Amino acid sequence: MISKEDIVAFEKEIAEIFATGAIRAPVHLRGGREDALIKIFKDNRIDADDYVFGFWDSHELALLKGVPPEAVKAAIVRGRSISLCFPEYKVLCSGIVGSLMGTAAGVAWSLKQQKKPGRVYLFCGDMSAETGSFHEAVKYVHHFDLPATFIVCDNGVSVMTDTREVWGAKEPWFEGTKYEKHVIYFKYVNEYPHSGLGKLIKF
Ligand SMILES: Cc1ncc(C[n+]2csc(CCOP(=O)(O)OP(=O)(O)O)c2C)c(N)n1
Repeated sequence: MISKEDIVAFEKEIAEIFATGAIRAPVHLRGGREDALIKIFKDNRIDADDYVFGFWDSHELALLKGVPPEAVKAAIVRGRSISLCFPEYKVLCSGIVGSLMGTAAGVAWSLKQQKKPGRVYLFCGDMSAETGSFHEAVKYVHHFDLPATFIVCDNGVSVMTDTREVWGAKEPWFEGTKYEKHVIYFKYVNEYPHSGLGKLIKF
């Protein structure tokens, strides 16, 4: 599995390339959650049979799932950072908030019906976890006992808006509910701005 140091160096290199204007598409860099992500991949033994769903900030997920760094980098430079998809590695991502929860539940349903090995892991942010589609997917997975786990990476904000303030709740909706067992939750502080580098990049 790729090391923390290599993930950090990868994001740094992408930041440097982005700063040159060579990437003509949005890039969402992340730093500060490498240990948590590595632990989740290790603890759950996420491997080739498993599906990883992610969103606009999925560089680390693709690397941890075993996509070669050169392939991830090439996709990012081609402008695919916010929707990295490597079907052959079962890594599927989308730049649309709330878009993949139903797909993830559907893949989990299919794995169960076809008695195939593997499990679905969907990684998202704290605001994404407050969407109706996230709630529906967790509810569906719970009641049909489907092989899916939802990982909520809580950086406290949705772009620059305080997620807890928006919902008037101090904790995520699933905390203390029967659905909690389907969710892995951790907090982190992102070392990068939500998107880009926090300054105008001219192409
Ligand atoms: C349907 C839709 N609306 C708005 C956006 C713009 N957008 C991209 S990321 C994001 C914030 C999501 O917050 P969160 O789920 O907490 O993610 P994180 O902070 O971890 O990036 C928003 C509003 C989008 N990508 N899709």
